[in-house]
Amino acid sequence: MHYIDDTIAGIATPPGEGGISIIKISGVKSLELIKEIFVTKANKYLDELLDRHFYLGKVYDGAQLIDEVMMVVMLGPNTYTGEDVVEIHCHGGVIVTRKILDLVLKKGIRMADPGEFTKRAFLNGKIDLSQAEAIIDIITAKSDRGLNSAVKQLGGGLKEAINVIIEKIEKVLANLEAEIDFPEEDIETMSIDEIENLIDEAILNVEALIKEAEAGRISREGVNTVIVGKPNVGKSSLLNALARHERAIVTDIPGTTRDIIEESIQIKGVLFRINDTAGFRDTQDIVEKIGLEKSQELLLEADLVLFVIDDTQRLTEDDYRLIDKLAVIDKKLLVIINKIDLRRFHLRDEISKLLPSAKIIEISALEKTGINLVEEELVNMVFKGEVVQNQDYVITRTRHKNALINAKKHLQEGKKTIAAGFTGEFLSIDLKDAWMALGQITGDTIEKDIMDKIFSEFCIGK
Ligand SMILES: Nc1nc2c(ncn2[C@@H]2O[C@H](COP(=O)(O)OP(=O)(O)OP(=O)(O)O)[C@@H](O)[C@H]2O)c(=O)[nH]1
Ligand SMILES: [Mg+2]
Repeated sequence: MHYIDDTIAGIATPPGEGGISIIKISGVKSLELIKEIFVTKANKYLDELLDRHFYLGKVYDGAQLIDEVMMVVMLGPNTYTGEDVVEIHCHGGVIVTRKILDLVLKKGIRMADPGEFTKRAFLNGKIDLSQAEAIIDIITAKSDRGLNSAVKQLGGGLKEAINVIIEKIEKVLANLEAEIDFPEEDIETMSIDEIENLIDEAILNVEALIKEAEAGRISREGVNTVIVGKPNVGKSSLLNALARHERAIVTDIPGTTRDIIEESIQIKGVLFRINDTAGFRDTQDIVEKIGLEKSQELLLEADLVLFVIDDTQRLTEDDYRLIDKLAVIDKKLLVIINKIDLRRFHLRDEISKLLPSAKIIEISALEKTGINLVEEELVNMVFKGEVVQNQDYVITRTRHKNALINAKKHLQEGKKTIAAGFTGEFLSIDLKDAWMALGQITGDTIEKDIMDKIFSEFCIGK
């Protein structure tokens, strides 16, 4: 176990009033430093409590009673951090929680940094880095799918997938090293074919993971969706219909929405981050212009675009310009023909000629007809054809994807080295680089500043 000599404390529950608050303490001196602050009904002190038993008792600051609490001592190494952990479950008030934390700090325990409990779990080998990240993702999950992927990752799904690849690389490395160290000894060595096969397998494994990365990112972060269209066609009405509440202002004045309005909506377990934008038109209005510039940026970052047109009007110059734009940006596109309750122009045929690859759905945002079709299509567009519905993904972060891309590059370089007739030390270098890249995911080869950045995403007390 990694020896860390100071002891830390933090409030594990969210700030504010609630049923209980939990103050968590971890470190070698957890018991020793605060033993006199707590006494049970039966007059037992902290260091007399049984491991993993829950006790009712009182917390005192000297002679002054602070609160009646439940207290549990969990001795390491079989704890979250791997160290001795004490939890004080006090009444969930802001003042009482703060007072108990202050008392603990006064006894010489240090305030924990964000994520420091989990960082200790990582340093003590309780979890790898991908599992630590999974814990953040469980806490911050915004959709069922995001939660599923994170829980799977916490179970070690990603770690296992990476370790399978690492083992293949290590097998070749061990062989190469034996050859380099004892060239004249008659040891069982792999043939070049065997080595190449293993590298090929490793490349295939890495590629399979990279392929899932996009769907995994979407599971975790949600689908970045943007609604575009001319003013007054019903973009904000569509957002409201999807959100099932009046999120954006709707009026019959063209140019009602000027800024970006974002709303996160869960559809069939998938999170969509939907952005409603200012209506697209040629304008001199300075505020509207800025709004339009922002929409352009959003459009480029989007995973999916909802293009709304109004069936009560003929297509105009503004529509045509937007259509030209959408035709070139090459994004997943869903065309929504709105206001079919007042249907006049039957624009479907015209649109399908202009945007032949786009899916078209007709709705009335006002009367809420066709909204379920939009929802179904949204989920389909993201997941159909690429991956199986309801699958959980192991690669959910760009950090992981980049490490895999790097690993693949080095493995391919390894193959080139072999093709050029070199093995031995040259091949070793390529494979070690690939090994280092994969270790970034599990944390085995992570640099300290990147590690610190990952843990700083956590809340205090986790
Ligand atoms: N009849 C009918 N009217 C609709 C429908 N959807 C929206 N409207 C009306 O169209 C007008 C404009 O709707 P908004 O949702 O504000 O349109 P927008 O595209 O967000 O407009 P801007 O923000 O100005 O770009 C409002 O008066 C809505 O009530 C529909 O399906 N049928
Ligand atoms: Mg609007």
